[in-house]
Amino acid sequence: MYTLYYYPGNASLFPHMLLREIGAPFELALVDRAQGAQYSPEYLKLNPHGRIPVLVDGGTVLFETAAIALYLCDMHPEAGLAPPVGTQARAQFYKWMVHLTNTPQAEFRAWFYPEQHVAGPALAETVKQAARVRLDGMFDRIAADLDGRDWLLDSGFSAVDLFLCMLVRWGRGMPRPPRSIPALAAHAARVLARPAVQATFAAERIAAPFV
Ligand SMILES: N[C@@H](CCC(=O)N[C@@H](CS)C(=O)NCC(=O)O)C(=O)O
Repeated sequence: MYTLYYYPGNASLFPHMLLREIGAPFELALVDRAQGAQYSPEYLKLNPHGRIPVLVDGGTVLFETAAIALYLCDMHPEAGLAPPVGTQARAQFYKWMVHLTNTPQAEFRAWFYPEQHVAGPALAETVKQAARVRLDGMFDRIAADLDGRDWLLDSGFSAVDLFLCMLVRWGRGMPRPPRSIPALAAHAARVLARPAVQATFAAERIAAPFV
């Protein structure tokens, strides 16, 4: 039985969707950010960085969203959420998993936590605006790549589509939300139509609009 440490709508949303797509038994453990629980001594034993999510599988304790996703895909190859190892499609899958985690996902920290990226609070707003410009460009390029295809991989739906949908959701409060790009809106609609994704949003009590 897996335990996913989560907070509604946080990076845990991606592995949560994945667990429901797989259909594996799991339980959710709320890390109450409203109370700063990500910095509690108990949680810091699981993730010394104080960030959400963490996945516990028996003696295996994992932090880093993309690592958790790769682990879940590997543990459940029958779910078909990652192309088989050793294929060209798998190479593209790695590319997207790494790109999404170390480029837009990382950039969102500057958008959501600008004060952590600058020595004094006066410059926080400029950090946020620079992050916005970079994120706009990232989403433009992802949309250009997606154009004409249903999913990020030619081989079909995979875990990286869930990841992209979460990132599109995170941008919903931006001046030019990613959903305003037609290819990303259409992709998000396809992901959001999936029963496992709808069940995830319902379980986290996330209401529409989803992106
Ligand atoms: N690279 C990490 C980043 C995780 C992350 O930034 N999580 C955010 C929530 S989406 C968090 O824990 N924020 C609370 C904080 O930084 O205090 C991962 O992918 O797991």
